[in-house]
Amino acid sequence: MRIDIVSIFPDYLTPLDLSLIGKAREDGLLDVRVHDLRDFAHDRHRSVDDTPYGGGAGMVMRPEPWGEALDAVAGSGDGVPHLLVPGPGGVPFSQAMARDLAEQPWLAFACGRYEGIDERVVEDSATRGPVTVVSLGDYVLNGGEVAVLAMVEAVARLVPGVIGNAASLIEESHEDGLLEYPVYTKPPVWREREVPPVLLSGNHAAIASWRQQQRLSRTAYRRPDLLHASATLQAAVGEGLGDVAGLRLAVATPADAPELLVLQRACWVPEARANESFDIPPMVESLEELRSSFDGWTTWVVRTAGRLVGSVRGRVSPADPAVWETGRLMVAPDLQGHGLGRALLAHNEGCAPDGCTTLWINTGSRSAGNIRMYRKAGYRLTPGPGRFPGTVDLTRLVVRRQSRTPGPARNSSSSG
Ligand code: JCK
Repeated sequence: MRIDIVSIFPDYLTPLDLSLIGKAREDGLLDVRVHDLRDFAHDRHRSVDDTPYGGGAGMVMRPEPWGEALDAVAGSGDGVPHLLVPGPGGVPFSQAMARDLAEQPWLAFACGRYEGIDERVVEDSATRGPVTVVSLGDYVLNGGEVAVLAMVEAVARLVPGVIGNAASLIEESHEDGLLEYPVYTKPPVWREREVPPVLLSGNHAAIASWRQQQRLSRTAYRRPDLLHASATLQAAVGEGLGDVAGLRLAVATPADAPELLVLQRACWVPEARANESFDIPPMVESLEELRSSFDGWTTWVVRTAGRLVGSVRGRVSPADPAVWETGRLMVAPDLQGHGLGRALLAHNEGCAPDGCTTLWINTGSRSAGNIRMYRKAGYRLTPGPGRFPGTVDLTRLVVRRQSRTPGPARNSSSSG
């Protein structure tokens, strides 16, 4: 990756000679070129600033040296660089942006000073290639250089080969929006402070659970803004769908029916389109019909912060007491893809009584996403048409240990 940086203080960027970035430059992974803006100022005093039109405090960077400098940079390679202009009023820099930028072959940074750069420079550059005015955060710096140091570091470490330990990058890419858990190393006791004993227990499941709880509690304390619905969902699904972080799983009551009907309609529109029929029960059944389904079926609802975000229902087949049926598996459209559907399915399977040896589910024959998920969950397509027109049936055999100790509903059954 090539990175050009224009500044009136090139020395400010010398930290880029050090550490991992310096090494990556030596290894030829990064080609970082720092340019002095004053080399493009041609008056006697090499001046780069002037008083602001319209009045106001401070000085503004003149457009001419910037225009020349950025022309020279852009003309010195193949294609055009993505130009980043740090400014206190830019779009917030983020890990997501760092990931995008790490895939670009060529970045250029324009470090302003004073009150910033004449706006026409950004406009002019945007006629040549992509330009993003970007901010490091909501505080005021004296210029763009420190922001560029931070952004170059955040981007460069994502360039393949720059970080020796690729495993840490893989872990980061599985981010779910929660803060990290606390870390410890030797000695086990330091200034009378013990390392949390669970970390020395060798019990990997207990360690994972403890770490997830630490992530949740410190996120709630330090960054409550990160605990939106999808973050709590992912955290709770990671914990096995308990009553974690405000995510509540409960048996539906008639009072849930109106919200459930709305969620069901929203969730079945893509199914209806894929299967080219809106004349299917989830789309057409009335509130009264949905309410009366609560006897016969056990319906489960998941809420987070009071909002109904998912549901599933199960029953012993009226036709065959050895079959446990799952139906109406749904997750709010904005919260799909976090594993809640899988967790709800597993929960419902775990509710099957001991006498059931077959798990049964049904979906639209063209609902490819559903079918894929059920196959991943161990279901196999039953040949031929499903129970309803335009549907397919899927089943999964349950192998049970010979003598089970009776107990509360299990979270998942052993698969066959
Ligand atoms: C680039 C010049 C200094 C200082 C005017 C701003 C109300 C304008 C940044 N996160 C970040 N904070 N600051 C910067 C940043 C600051 C810069 C330049 C980036 C070029 N300055 C400056 C004050 C003002 N006030 C708030 C008015 C510029 C980033 N990235």
